[in-house]
Amino acid sequence: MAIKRNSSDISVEDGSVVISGWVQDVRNMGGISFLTLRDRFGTIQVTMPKKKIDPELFGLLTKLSRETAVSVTGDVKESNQTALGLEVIPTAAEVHSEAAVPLPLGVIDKVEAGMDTRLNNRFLDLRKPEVKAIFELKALMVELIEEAVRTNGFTQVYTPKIGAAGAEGGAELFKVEYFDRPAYLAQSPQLYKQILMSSGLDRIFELGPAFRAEQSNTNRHVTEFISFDCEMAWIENEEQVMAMIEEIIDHVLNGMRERGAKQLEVLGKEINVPARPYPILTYSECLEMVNANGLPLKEGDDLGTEGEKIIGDLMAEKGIDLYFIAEYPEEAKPFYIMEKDGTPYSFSFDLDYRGQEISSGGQREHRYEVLVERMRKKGLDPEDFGFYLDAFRYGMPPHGGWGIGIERLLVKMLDLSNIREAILFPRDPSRLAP
Ligand code: AMO
Repeated sequence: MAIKRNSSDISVEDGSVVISGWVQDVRNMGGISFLTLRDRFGTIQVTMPKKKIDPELFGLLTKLSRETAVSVTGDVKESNQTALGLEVIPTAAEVHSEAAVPLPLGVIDKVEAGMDTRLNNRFLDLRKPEVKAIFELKALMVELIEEAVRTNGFTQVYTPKIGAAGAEGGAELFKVEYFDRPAYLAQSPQLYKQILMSSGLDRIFELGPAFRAEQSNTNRHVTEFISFDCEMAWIENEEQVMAMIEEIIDHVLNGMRERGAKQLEVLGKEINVPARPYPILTYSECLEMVNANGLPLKEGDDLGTEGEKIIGDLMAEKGIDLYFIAEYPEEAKPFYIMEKDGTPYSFSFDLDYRGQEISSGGQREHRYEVLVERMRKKGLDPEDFGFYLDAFRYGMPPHGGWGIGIERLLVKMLDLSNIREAILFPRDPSRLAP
């Protein structure tokens, strides 16, 4: 007897096999019954002509509830009635765990369940091939990101997720009790990745969780996401940073298209790989574009969701999916971003993907005195950042980098409607379990 791990490997030459999976469906048609068994690779039909099957086994298999976990032993036969061209005639079965009735979420129901029902029953939701495919593609995306950064000489690092100070604004910090004093969950590895630039680890990357105490219930904000951060030293300008991010994204998009073809087919999606270089718009140009399209933003304003969308639509008209928005007003950017001397602007950029920001980055201020001045200007007390500032006092190279929310990248790549679709167990202001 050949033991097969999955239905896609099975062939008629195998003779007797064991197939394991979930009962997707049982159909009783009088003299013959059919059981559709599903595993991670697809479905296979178990065909049961009543007269040819042991009555006890027939009784067992035809009464199984949907989604029961079972192993069926049987003979593989050719069949022109099934998609695989094969069917299994059972000789024995083992029921591992019977599924309770009714199911809280149908796996093959045509009716689309609400997001809350899906997330509350994520284990069942994931049994749908089109949901599972998203997470297989997410894993592939991470693999491709890692390939691209390693090829470019980046070293993987891990920085603390519990700390004393935040970098991206105090209001969004989650406070935790750290023995007898307060601490915060990391919003971003920003301070640590910059400290490392003075260490000789010239190019580093991190893929890790970032926490934001944002009370926003939108389809693109969550309170915990995976941030893909890079930082590189000895740069001459922010264009070098943009060129690097572009190279990485290009590798990821190409790889997803080639190596994720099977999952993309399950999802009915195609990935467009945009031509390089990606256009660089300036913030000022974007302001003009949104003003001309009826959104009255003023110099210094955040482009916001609406502004980003207008620009995304205008770029789409030109067939452009990915583009940088650079030179934001220094006022709109955090203290660590370098000002463009003598102007109200800064060496910062966002990378937008079809009307949505997926990354922020830029050249950092590496000159100690100027950095301290910038902190003060932003109302921050340099004393609170001693551990960070120390790294700037003993030889800090010019450097820059970025952070990408990987779920936002995936959402745009696969044209999903909600960031929660790209997170197994999302966290938002109203969801803390499962
Ligand atoms: P920023 O705060 O713009 O920059 O965040 C970088 C990227 O992280 C993602 N992101 C989010 N994704 C889901 N839910 C959220 N609530 C959320 N907030 C942010 C976005 C965003 O573009 N330290 C800088 C990066 C740098 O300069 O290196 C930073 O964190 O995709």
